[in-house]
Amino acid sequence: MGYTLTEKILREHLVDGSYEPDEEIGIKIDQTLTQDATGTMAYLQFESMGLSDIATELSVSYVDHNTIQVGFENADDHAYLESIAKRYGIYFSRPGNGICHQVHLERFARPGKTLLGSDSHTPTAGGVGSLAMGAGGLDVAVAMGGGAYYLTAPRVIELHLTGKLQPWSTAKDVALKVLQILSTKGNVGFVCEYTGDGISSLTVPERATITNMGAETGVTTSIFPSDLQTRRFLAAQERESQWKPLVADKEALYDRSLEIDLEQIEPLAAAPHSPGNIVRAGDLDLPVDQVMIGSCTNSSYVDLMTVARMVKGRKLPEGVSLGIAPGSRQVLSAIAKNGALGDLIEFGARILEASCGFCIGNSMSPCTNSISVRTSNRNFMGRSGTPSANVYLTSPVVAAAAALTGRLSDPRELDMDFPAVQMPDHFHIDDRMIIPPASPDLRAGTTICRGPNIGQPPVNQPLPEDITGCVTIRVGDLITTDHIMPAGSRLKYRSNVPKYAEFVFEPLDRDFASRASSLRDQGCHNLIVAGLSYGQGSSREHAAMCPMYLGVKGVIAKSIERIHAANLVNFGIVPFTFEQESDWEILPENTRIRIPAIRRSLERGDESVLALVEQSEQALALKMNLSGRQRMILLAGGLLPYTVASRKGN
Ligand code: MIC
Ligand code: SF4
Repeated sequence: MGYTLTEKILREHLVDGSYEPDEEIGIKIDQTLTQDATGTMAYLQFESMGLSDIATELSVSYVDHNTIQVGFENADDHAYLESIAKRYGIYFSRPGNGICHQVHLERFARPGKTLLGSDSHTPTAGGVGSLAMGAGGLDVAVAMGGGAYYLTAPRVIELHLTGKLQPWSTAKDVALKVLQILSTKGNVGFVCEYTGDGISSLTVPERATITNMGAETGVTTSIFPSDLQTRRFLAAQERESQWKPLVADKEALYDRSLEIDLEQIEPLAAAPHSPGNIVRAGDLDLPVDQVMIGSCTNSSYVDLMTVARMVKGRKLPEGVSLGIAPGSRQVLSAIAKNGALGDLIEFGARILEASCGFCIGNSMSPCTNSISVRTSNRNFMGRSGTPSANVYLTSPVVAAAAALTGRLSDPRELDMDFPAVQMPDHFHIDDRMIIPPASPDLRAGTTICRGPNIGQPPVNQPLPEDITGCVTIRVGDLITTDHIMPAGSRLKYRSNVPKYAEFVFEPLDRDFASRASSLRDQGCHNLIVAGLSYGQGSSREHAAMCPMYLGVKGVIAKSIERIHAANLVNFGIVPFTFEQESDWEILPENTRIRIPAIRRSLERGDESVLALVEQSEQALALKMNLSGRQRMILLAGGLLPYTVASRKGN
């Protein structure tokens, strides 16, 4: 029997547990990445562990999310992150250098390495054959300190690609096709592994578009083998010596195999308000108000060059606004040097900084009731910053066609030839905006910059004997972390938990935070009741940390997504799932609930507990799918108190 590529890399990095599907394993992490919106908390937590150094092969701190800098908060965060990087020997990618995933792919990602990032699109690096996963900042902090990263040994889905993409169909359409097949739910605990003859024609940036958006299916990660395309990309980045071939064994057994014929892929779009809501672009014919090109999914050199060729010499129609955010400074300076930037500007594009920007809703929000076509990866309601906007996710060519005609439709209807742009054999390398680790002497003498926006990570109390509380909110299916902890204009409070906590569930229920904090102050435990796939989307641990701060002790859901479930445990909130999904009905808001002897149940390893509903005196069975380690973390009140206590015990 042979191994899948996923299993090979995981087995090579195994430091705890035995490799059995669905069992918890601990692996060694070679590389970490953080971005500023999750990074400040990750490093504050790292600091509170009292370690003197990082223990990874390489850790990089990127500033790409909050680069708007209205007020002092973002700049305070940047200064803090820069000083932390200097103090602990971490690479620092300065604001303006680009989006973490794009820059990591260009400059650091390596075949066969494990990468843990405090951002859900970390699997982008799967494009070069790195086993790259998103996690909460605290997990990344622990990994930076040399601790194992724990995950469920995954089941592997083979995506066997055949044929070749036809003109006007792109890697983004493959990513959307995968979403159409797998949907955005029910994939927790799986990894997508790409195989087949079809992959040889896909360049690394194209593969990275596919692994990036695999995040939307909820899988742990997605990965391509490392082959001659990988070598070509690494050589073009002057990193050929870091190449090594890596493929699954011929006899590898997959849990599920799906075949995709690239020849048959058509231009697609994800319609509002879910990345899984896939339609054919040709079935749409809609007037467009805004087109936004960029994000970590589609902002590579080839993406932007293709758009530039399409719009060169033409004029943006009235009533349409076009924004372009290059993925990195490498991409931006390449298109500046070869003149394509001028073509985009002449067409009428508004050129934005090489950062996340519009994708996270902190700028370029479209107008009321508008249609916005975006090349990013998430179109959750309100994420653009405009609750009534209808966001369609497409490839850069579909987006450019929309910018040319003012209508969202099939780009094959345009009266032009497909501008086939090749990936260059050599990218211009200039790492001056990446500050390398300082010498040990300089490190020791570094003072950490703590402006007034830098708070302290909140510390939780150990779990109480019983949970005695109330359903403070009940929500339905597919609740994303953008619903729980909005980003956009609220992002600047990421380093200030008491302030950020005021906005928990803001898009769904503006009073939640005040209700929860007053119940907490009366000694009542808050509980969240939810439907399927609770906590989809981002890795932001604030979606657990801020509810913890408001006194939430448990989430009872039909199902919970991987990263969010791990974040709940990390912050001492018990993730329960209904034994009977229909019990969701009998737990409306304000229901008083008791979960007696929860501590004892966790200590004993019980796999289910009874929740007693006060008003009706009903008893509901709740499941707890937790490893022994997770139970101990919950008892301690979270990963931070657990880690500090285990260290003291040693
Ligand atoms: C996102 O795309 O939602 C983000 C913003 O990059 C998040 C991280 C965050 O909330 O800071 C993610 O994907 O994890
Ligand atoms: Fe940034 Fe958007 Fe990518 Fe998140 S999805 S990392 S906000 S570009």
